[in-house]
Amino acid sequence: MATQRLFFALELPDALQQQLVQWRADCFAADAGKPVAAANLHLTLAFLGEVSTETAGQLQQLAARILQPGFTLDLDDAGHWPRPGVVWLGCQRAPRGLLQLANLLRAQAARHGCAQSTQPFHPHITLLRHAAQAVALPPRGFHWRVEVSHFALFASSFTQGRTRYRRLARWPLLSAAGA
Ligand code: 2AM
Repeated sequence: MATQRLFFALELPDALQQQLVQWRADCFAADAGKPVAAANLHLTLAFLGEVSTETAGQLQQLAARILQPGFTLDLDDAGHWPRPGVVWLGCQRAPRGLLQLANLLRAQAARHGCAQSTQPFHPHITLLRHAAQAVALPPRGFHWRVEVSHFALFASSFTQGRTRYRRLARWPLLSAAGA
């Protein structure tokens, strides 16, 4: 049976991806971890794992029916999780719309047999991987604002030593006036 490794996520504008890569280079030691490529910087809403074509189709149909408001993301927090070796960028206060959207997608995924982590959802953008040693984090004060108007489904593949994410579909969130 054909499967793909899938996840729902928020994309970041190209210009922001470039800014984050520059900031990361300025603020983190070169040996702190393995930098995630600019084009791969994203915020995962729900990880599906290896999914059959049939299940993927069902989850896409459900995603297309979602009527959730867009929201503003304030990226103003960073942290280090030593166990998975992840250095991340996130929000001091996650917007309600983000949590609602992620909870809905995660619940739909779980109902279709995609095991969901029992850990609470902590929205984040992974900046560095393989960061197992202590990492000096930049002092608070950084801040990027993103207006989120869409969410998307991605397929992840690992070829020739590189992780690639390919967007399969994208759906709009409601504008503030329509929310
Ligand atoms: P991470 O960045 O914190 O590793 C694609 O792998 C995306 O799905 C990544 O953003 C990753 O989060 C997320 N993800 C969540 N749970 C995962 C899991 N069990 N295995 C791999 N990726 C997972």
